[in-house]
Amino acid sequence: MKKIKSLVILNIIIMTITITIIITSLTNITIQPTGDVDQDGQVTMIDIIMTKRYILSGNDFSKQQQKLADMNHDLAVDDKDLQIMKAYVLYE
Ligand SMILES: [Ca+2]
Ligand SMILES: [Ca+2]
Repeated sequence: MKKIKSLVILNIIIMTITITIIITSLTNITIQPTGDVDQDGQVTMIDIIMTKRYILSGNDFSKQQQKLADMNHDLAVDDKDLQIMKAYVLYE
């Protein structure tokens, strides 16, 4: 019985740590959301327009902005990222 009790307690501790890690990483995403290329803290139409311009004309994006615009993390900024960004803004 004692063994089962300590196993349950150990499981609760592990779950608490896991939940804390998940909440911490979610908070980090909220601070710097992917798609926020003008880095104002939220993904808006302005970010979409800036990304569209970048795709069409190769407008100057910093490495950080390229990373933020790469919504599907395939290491390229293209129409697919724009689609994801549009969906994100529409359903946010
Ligand atoms: Ca923004
Ligand atoms: Ca991409």
